[in-house]
Amino acid sequence: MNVTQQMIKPWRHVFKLDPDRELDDAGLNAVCLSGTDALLVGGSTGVTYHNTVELLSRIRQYAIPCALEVSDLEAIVPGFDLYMIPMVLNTPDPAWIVGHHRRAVERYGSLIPWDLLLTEGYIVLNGDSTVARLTQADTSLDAEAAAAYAQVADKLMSLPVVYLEYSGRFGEMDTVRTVRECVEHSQLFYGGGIASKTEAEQAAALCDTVVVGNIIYHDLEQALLTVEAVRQTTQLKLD
Ligand code: 1GP
Repeated sequence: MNVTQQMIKPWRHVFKLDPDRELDDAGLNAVCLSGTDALLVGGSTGVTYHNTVELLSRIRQYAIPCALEVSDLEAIVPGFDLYMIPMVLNTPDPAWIVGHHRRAVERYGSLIPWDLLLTEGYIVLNGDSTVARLTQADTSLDAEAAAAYAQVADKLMSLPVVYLEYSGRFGEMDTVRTVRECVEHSQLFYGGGIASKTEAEQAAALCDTVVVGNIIYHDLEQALLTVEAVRQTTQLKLD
């Protein structure tokens, strides 16, 4: 296990902050002191170098680990603890699998801190989400197809992270369970539509890491309750 994998291994709960959305100082303070394991900075649209630097500098007042989920070549900001690189598995467009990645390597070359990078095998499952539209992801997958993609990531590509992305909608826990049953090595992330303790618990029972985003901006109080809910939930032991 390399350094980045060791860094994320203890992460059970993560808040995802979008540089393109407003969070006042009191809100950011509450998020950073909530007991969450880490912050992930990222979004599908409107992420710029400027708003990413600004958010990072505010977060750096706190001791919390902070990763950038890279979605735009123009918004790669130095100074994060870790850089998470999505590779969308269920897209027909190779640009989202390796294309943007190739351009990044060509552009940044020797400036890339390879030892701080970690690849995420994304399986995008909410057809109404911005990320699904952007990447033209095939979100019509049944549980077995999602699990097959997860095994491609886990067993063929040996990716450190498989990310079940329902962004904006709480996912089908049956699908999540089917994926859970076949992922052996990758750390399984779940993100999407968690707006209450109950949903956080359901996802935490099946996944290694639970990502909470949107609700921070709609109902911070509920968002904060998900931290303890995830912490109190042990993962189910599946046969
Ligand atoms: C989005 O997976 C994260 O990339 C979290 O989803 O914003 O729906 O909580 P929500």
